[in-house]
Amino acid sequence: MASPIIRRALLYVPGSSPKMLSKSRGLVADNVTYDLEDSVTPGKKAEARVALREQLSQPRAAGVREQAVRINSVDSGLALDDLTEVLKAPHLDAVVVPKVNSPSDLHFITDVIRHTLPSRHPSSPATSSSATARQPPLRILALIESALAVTSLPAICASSPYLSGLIFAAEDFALDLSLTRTPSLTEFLYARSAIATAARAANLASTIDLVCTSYRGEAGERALRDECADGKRLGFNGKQCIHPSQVGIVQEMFGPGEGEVEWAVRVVVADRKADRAGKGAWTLDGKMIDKPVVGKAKAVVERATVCGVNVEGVMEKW
Ligand code: 1VU
Repeated sequence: MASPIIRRALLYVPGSSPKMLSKSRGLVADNVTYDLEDSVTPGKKAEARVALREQLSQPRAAGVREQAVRINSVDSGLALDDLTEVLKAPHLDAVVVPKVNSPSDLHFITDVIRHTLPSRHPSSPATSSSATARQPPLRILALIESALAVTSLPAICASSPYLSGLIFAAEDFALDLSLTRTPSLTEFLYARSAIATAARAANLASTIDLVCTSYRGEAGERALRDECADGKRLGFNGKQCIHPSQVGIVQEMFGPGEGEVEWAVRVVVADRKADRAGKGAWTLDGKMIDKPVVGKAKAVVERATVCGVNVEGVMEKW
């Protein structure tokens, strides 16, 4: 069985910066998203498309789990040119689609991908006769940036078989609703909660939270850690990053912590004994454990394993 997709940190790398493109090859990050949208000026788009096609002719760097391209929005009229170039690259794993307002945005992207790369459709049969390994299905991540998008979430989630996650874009959402972003982020509570819930209901792998725009110094790190904790509480399982210094902190905050893994392992081990004794509900550290708690513990163990934690080592202790 394929391992679950983990996207704790999604780092944007401007497609028009040769220096940052080169730097990205040495980074450790669950997802590196090469940008063709807001970080690339109109005059540089064509050059950036070609640079990204070259960048993605190389396999993923050892520390990167997924490499994606953020194309321009369907509304911009540039998405087809972006896709035409980047879908030629052999090592593209995912397409990030900004400003998805309705299912029709994803229908357009889905049709282009399906016609250009039929073998990378999620339901395409494995080609057993081929000597080369079949490429995995291409994935789509949709950026939710407007009131219209938030009120259309179930339809958006059901609009493409390639859809693998939702991402919240706070700055454009604030612009749409004439909101001012504050450190508490309470102005985004409804939208963030709706996104995390809709993604879960549609069984999407990822819900990726807003960018923390401060990234320098101790204050930047504190703000980032606070935002990660807040996003995790709402049900997000990853966060967008704009600077390499944010990635390690985000991956630590969204990975299961040492204490959480230890608790989960203890629950899983104790559950085996309880099961043999015919007990569905039992107690650990003075708290009741039953089926949903065991389910949560198993999910933590699975995520920890995919994140590279030595779960067997922890298990041996118990
Ligand atoms: O050590 P070196 O000098 O070789 O490298 C610098 C710098 O080039 C590199 N670096 C990056 N590399 C890859 N990806 C990045 N995103 C990135 N950012 C920096 O790291 C070394 C240290 O950099 P620095 O501290 O000197 O930072 P700079 O002043 O060079 O750059 C700061 C900004 C914020 C401009 C830069 O990090 C950046 O352009 N980030 C991405 C911005 C972006 O993509 N914005 C759009 C997506 S956010 C969004 O749309 C929200 C939904």
